[in-house]
Formats: sequence, structure tokens, C-alpha cells
Amino acid sequence: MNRGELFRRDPANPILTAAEWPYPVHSVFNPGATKLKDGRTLLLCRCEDHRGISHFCKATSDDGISGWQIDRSPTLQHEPDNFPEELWGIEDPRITYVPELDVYVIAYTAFGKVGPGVALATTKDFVTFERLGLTMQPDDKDAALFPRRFDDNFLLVHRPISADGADLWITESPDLKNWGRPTLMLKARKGAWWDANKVGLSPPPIETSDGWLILYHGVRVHASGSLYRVGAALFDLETPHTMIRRGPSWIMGPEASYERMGDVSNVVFPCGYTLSGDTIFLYYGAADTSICLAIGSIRQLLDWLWQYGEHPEDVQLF
Ligand code: BMA
Repeated sequence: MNRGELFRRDPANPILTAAEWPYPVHSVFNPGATKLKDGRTLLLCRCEDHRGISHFCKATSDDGISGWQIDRSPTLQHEPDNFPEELWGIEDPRITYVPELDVYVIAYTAFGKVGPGVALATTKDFVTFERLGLTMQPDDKDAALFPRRFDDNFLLVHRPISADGADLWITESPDLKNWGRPTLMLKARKGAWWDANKVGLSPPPIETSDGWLILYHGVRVHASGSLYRVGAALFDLETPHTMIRRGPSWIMGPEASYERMGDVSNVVFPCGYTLSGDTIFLYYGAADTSICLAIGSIRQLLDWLWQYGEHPEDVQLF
């Protein structure tokens, strides 16, 4: 399977735009996704209003493609009086259902004066939410929780900025409130690589028989701006800090006109997926403007990684 064929864009793309919203919004993009217990697909969409501030609004659908039922007002708004880290809005939600707690944990970017930070909120019904506040200090974003504990601890993938760039880290917590023991998970490459200098987690980790499949975005900065593309890597099931393979090339990049042109052109930015057997429905923001769907096969993604992926010691990081 050619890397360019691993995901096929749904013909209905963009599946959701601001024009369909029941109340005025400027743009809808970067949705978190989950499959509810009744089988419906839920998207928690990032909506940017006409001030530039983002909030979340949920949309549900029976088939995950069409017939979206959209909340008639914002589902979750920023609350700067109680949570000053959300002064300029809440962005890019990633949803993990945690069976042990029977809650959905939403990791999102809280955008405030000190920069973007990773905040968590829990919900059982996507109607009422409990905020757990910031996990660690900014600058940090692109986070999602694994769905279970490892050696008594929850694990969060996130993307802090360090002196050496913007890489994926894993940090542990016994209670989703106290975080520690950060470990580097996946480093950005350097130079001309598609994922040079800046990478970030795309949707939450995907559990497969071969290991944790991680889809991540890489940012290549050009004279005319940034290109956001998606790549893949595989990590050990029991010790998810341990990389098994990393794809050398991107597997999905901006190609369609709705990805090439928009508020921020040349961006594909997935924050959520659902599974139906081997089929993955990947939900992504296109050009920070609309919501799109790409469909693939977990088996084919894994086969591609086994065939073309590099051993961690062969990955060129300099
Ligand atoms: C990233 C995030 C995303 C956005 C992307 C492209 O840093 O802020 O929300 O989609 O940039 O603008």
C-alpha cells in the first residue's frame, strides 16, 4: 500500500462548515471525536467566534458522516473568571473514554496570557463538564490521555516546548491532577524533514494488537508559511514510551482545495478518530476553516509501518 493511499477523503468533505451552524460562528475545525455507547458518533468541534475566541460545540451523527445534530448554543465555553488560563479561549479537544472511571476525559488547549497550556475536563454526557484545570505550565499543547493506567498511573501525551524544540512527551499521574516523571516519546527531526522542529500528537493513541498506533502532525516552515502534515509511529503496548517503528514520510498532507486554502492554508489537523472494526474514521480540521473526514484501515497503517517504518535507532534526528 502506497503511503498516499492509506487515507481516503470522504466525498462529502468538508462534512461540517460554519454555514451549517445553528448560531453565528466564523469557523469550525479540529474536532475531538468519540463513539457513544449507543453507537452514534460525537464530535466536539472547535468553533471560533467573530472575536477570534474558540469554544466547543458538539455534533452527533448516526453514521459519522452525515445527518449531524448540532447543539443550538455553545456546549462548553471558556470561563476566564474561574480559569484565567482560558482567557483567550479553549481549543483542539481530544477525547478519551476511560472505562475505569466511566468518564470521557477531554484534553484541550487553554489559551491564556502565559501562552497555550494543556487543561483537562471530564464529562459523562457532554452536557455537564468538570474542569480539572491545567496539567502542567504553558507552553504546552496537543495532549491526550491513554484510556487505561500503566503501573497504577495514567499517562498523558503532550507537546511542551523545550530548549531543543517541540516534541512529544509522556507524563504520569496517579489521579489526573498531579503530574510528573516526564519522558521524551517522539522527537521532531531537523533540517529539511517534513516533521522538522515541531511535532504534536494528532488524535489520542490508538490501541492495536501490534502496539499503540500514534498519528502525529509535523510542521515544516517555508518562506510562505507552515505546512501541517500527518505521520505515524508505533509504540509498545505495555510501555508506551518505547518506540517500535516510525514512518519516514508523511501519510497525509494538504492536497484538496479545502485543505490548501482557508484561514490558515495548507493545514490538515486531526484531533479525533472512531473505529468500526478495522476501519478508522479520522476527523480533522482543514485549513483552520472546516471539518473533514478521512477513512483508512488500521491493518494497512500497521503493515505500512512494519514495511517502511524505521527502527528508533535508525531515525535521523540531527
Ligand atoms: C497549531 C494549533 C492548531 C492549528 C494549527 C494551524 O499550532 O494552534 O489549532 O490548527 O496550529 O494553524
